[in-house]
Amino acid sequence: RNLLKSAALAVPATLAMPHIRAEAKSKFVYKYGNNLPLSHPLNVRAAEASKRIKEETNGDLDIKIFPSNQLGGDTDMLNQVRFGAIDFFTPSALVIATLVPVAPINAVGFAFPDYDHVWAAMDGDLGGYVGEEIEKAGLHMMRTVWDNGFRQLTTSEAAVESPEDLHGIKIRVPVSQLSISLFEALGAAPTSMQFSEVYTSLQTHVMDAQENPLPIIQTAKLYEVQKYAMLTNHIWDGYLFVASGLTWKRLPEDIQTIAEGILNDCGLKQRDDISKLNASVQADLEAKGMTITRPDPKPFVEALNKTDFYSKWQEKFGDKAWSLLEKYSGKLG
Ligand code: X2X
Repeated sequence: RNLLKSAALAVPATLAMPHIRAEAKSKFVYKYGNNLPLSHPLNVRAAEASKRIKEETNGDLDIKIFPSNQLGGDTDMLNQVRFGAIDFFTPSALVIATLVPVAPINAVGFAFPDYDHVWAAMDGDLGGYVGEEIEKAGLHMMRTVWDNGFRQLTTSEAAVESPEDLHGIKIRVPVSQLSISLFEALGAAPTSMQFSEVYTSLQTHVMDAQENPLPIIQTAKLYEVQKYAMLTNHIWDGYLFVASGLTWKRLPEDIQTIAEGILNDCGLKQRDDISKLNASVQADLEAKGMTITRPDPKPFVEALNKTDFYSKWQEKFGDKAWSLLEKYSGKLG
């Protein structure tokens, strides 16, 4: 009853303060959904982009951000952006694979040794090829790929030093065949799950382990439910900034140009933020109680090489995509 009463009494701010002019209505109010907490650099830079886009389009394009899976998990948002129910989404390349099979080519296990190789590939013809395939699927991809990071393994019970230690471990991976295939090849017991369910599944020990870049382990507070972090760098993962082809087409060309330019610029800054965060995040996670180790990647790659992991994915992605990948990664498998 009290709630009803106070709602009835609430006076809209613009009426209560008639001297404040009601904001001009934007011609295009667009929704952007993502799966990360507000404090992650993806959301910090997206907020900056939204503000700049609104200013530079004189208020015509207003991008409202819905962080933390407010609009549903990754699979839900992927469906929504296909049909124009949301206008922007930043899926990991891993997750957009159900729609664009070649998209996660960057996430082949142990392909990239460092960021120089990653950005050369993504800003070069590998990223260009993925962008074309995404357009064919009816989405528009901003050319600058945002950074998720090198994925690291975390566990609750014991550190993983070798592939043998992974055997039988119940590990959550994203909704991605490539991730499942990688961890099966390494002898673990992977399960696909949307990110929105990860914290609880670890907290309740439905899962023993997960894998994500350290900035996510920090901002999504996974350190509260995981004890060990192993710097395995097994996958480099990026966020593709995609727009719904249907609603993107409705924007006048000058607005498209402004929006894409600003999103790409903020994407470059976001990469920088992650790079700076990478320098401090380990100490922070250790201070929060995590034990961080650096297993030798060699035995993991050797274990993969004993399976058909690389040849299978070469066949799935196709020779064109695979040769674009190997141009940057060197020969795999
Ligand atoms: O779901 C994950 O693990 C995350 C947050 O890294 C992705 O978006 C793939």
